[in-house]
Amino acid sequence: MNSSRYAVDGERLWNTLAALAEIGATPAGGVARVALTDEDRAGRDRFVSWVQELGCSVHIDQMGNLFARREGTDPGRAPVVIGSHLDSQPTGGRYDGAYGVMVGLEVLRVLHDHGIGTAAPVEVVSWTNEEGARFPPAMIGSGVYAGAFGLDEGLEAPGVDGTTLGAELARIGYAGDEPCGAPDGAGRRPIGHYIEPHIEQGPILEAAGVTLGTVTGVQGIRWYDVSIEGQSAHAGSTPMEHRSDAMVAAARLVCEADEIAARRAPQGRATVGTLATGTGSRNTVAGSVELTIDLRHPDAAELEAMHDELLACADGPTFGRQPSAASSGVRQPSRSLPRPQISPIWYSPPIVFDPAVVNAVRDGAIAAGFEPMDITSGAGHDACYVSQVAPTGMLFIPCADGLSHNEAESILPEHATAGAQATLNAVLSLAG
Ligand code: HGY
Ligand code: MN
Ligand code: MN
Repeated sequence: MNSSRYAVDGERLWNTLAALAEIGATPAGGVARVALTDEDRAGRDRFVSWVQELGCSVHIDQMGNLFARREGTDPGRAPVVIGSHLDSQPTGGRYDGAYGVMVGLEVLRVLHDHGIGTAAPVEVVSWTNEEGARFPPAMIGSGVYAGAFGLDEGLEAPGVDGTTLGAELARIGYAGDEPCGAPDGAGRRPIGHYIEPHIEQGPILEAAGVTLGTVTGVQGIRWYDVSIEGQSAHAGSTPMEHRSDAMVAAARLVCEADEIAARRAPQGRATVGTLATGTGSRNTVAGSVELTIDLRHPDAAELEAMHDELLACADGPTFGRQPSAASSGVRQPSRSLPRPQISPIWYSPPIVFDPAVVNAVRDGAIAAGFEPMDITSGAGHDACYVSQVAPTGMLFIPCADGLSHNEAESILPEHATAGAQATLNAVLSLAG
């Protein structure tokens, strides 16, 4: 039972999530609001119209990070900020990112409905390009805000579609003029405390039958771009031992990356999410292949070891050598495979969140009538970068089968309400 003085309106939150999910809705029930597309603009516009109904001021910084602000009674206090992201994966779910921003909106609505005066201002932020699917790396909007990337680096980030982040930001009308993230902090909007409500995107809470997760930290992430240059050749007339087959080399690397993670079960993770060949013909030996690798582990040293093993496998003398005849039982022609060129493009270290915010989230969940469970996030979030410049925490709710980055992503209304109530409670305690 919620013991706090104010209650969120779960039905209003659920209807708002449904209304937002209409923007970029896909036939399979998910959303496609890829960063800085027209659908992302429409989602941003919808959010702006909702917060303006509440009298909030709207602030857009040079990376397009979008802040809605409700003034506090003590103008000298830095705001308590609730946030996440409105952009989605190309075949995304309705709740990844959207849930956190809509919980922030619900908190603003409760404060507005009851005329609650908080000492600290309360803000809700939607960060630009959290997903990194169109403009790698991920979380670049909060990354520039936190000083992890320079502003020019962020604005010049090349899209997978040949655009640049800055050009698309201007095209959709969200190239703000507020300074974003001067490394010395001078040009950064202040954040007193940051809370990011989010779906877990994994199976742990649901399997434990727990409604709310107090997120204590985030695992480390490493991203790589890989290119493999072999030689295209005729599929019929080229003997196997005469080939330099980029696709076989790619297949070998994919299996090796999978092995590197499997050796560190259950925490090690490896994903090859994209693979493309330059030749693209069923009867031509692949001359070139481009692929990406995503490695994760909560322990920095283990993630470093995974990194070393990945680079070593491609450089090692045995890359591409066929299993010995003894093991396969068949005489293998002597063959060599083209060596992958592996380029590390991004590293997000393991994160430990601020104890004061973690405790406020935990206490907010308890005041909402739940027994929260501590959990480490498997997915990266904007909170990773924000935690480098402001006291930060996260709150998780379960999602069905732990499924996310999938159009079938789903949550229960009662879980959505529970997360919003816990967030409201935490915000009221932090904002005074
Ligand atoms: O990749 C991630 O972990 C995040 O969902 N962008
Ligand atoms: Mn997310
Ligand atoms: Mn995501």
